[in-house]
Amino acid sequence: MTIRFGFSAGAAAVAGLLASGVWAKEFKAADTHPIDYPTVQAVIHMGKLIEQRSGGKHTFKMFPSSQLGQEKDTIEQTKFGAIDINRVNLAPFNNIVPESALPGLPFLFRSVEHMHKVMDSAIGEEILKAFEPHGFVGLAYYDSGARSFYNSKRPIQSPADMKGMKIRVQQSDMFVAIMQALGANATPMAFGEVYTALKTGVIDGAENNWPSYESTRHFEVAKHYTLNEHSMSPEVLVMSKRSWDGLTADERKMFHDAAKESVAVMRKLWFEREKKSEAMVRQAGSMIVDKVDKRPFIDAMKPVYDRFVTDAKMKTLVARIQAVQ
Ligand code: GTR
Repeated sequence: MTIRFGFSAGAAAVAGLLASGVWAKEFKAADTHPIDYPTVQAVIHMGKLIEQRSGGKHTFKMFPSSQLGQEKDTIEQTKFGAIDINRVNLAPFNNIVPESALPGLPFLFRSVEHMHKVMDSAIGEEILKAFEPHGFVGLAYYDSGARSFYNSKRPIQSPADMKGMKIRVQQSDMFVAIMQALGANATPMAFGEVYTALKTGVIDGAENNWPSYESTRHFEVAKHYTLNEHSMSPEVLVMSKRSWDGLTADERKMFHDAAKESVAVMRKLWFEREKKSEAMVRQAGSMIVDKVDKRPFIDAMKPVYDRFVTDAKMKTLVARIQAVQ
């Protein structure tokens, strides 16, 4: 916490001041992506809104490009309040908050519209609420398009082509299970290590959306990209519960509203970036399998539901997601 004006006061006075929100603070925000990535720009936008609306009292300092560590580490730091605001994918939260795995289930969403409708609805809010007992306040979701497979070996046309391939996944048991369902060798690994692992042949491939495949330059070392779109695991913006508890009720509303308002900014940037990244990758000579029969992938990944949608609560949530028209 950066205290901009210090004076001595008793503990009770300090508590009173905290409650009335007198302390100014520079909130630390983390993101794995570079400064020009839509998620980073959206959080910067949120920070500007907070600065304006708090009359300059509160500011954001953005640490992009994994400056504060890889996603799994930044989640830990957020829990302990060393990072205030963190933008990560839902996947690295899967093993901590079981509900966070649901939106990433294979082929759950029928389209981007379906995904938006669900995540913008009461269902999305319920999943955000599930973060709280674990030390995080879920503020908003950002788009992440669809994740697809890429590798350095061969074009993937069917699940059989995945057999025995060493594929990097995010640090989530559910994503490990997705690969196992295809007979691939799942390798959980931090995002920042993937380029070198692909280049040196430690892994054969990975999976991601167009902008991440492009921004990381994975397309240079894994040229086969198949548009199988197995998961639409969205991004999530969380705040440390510790930092949240230091805010007044009015400030909490301000943070909540600003986070929600940053979603529209993000979606616009995302839409543009997806197109730009796709064009760039195609231009660079990646070999894209555009037309892929998704049915065999859908069937092969069914066991993932049996393993991760087990209790009544999770089953009901999935049924409600599927029922959204
Ligand atoms: C990206 C996502 C990142 C990170 C990455 C990964 O799509 O935006 O936050 O989770 O995937 O694969 O690790």
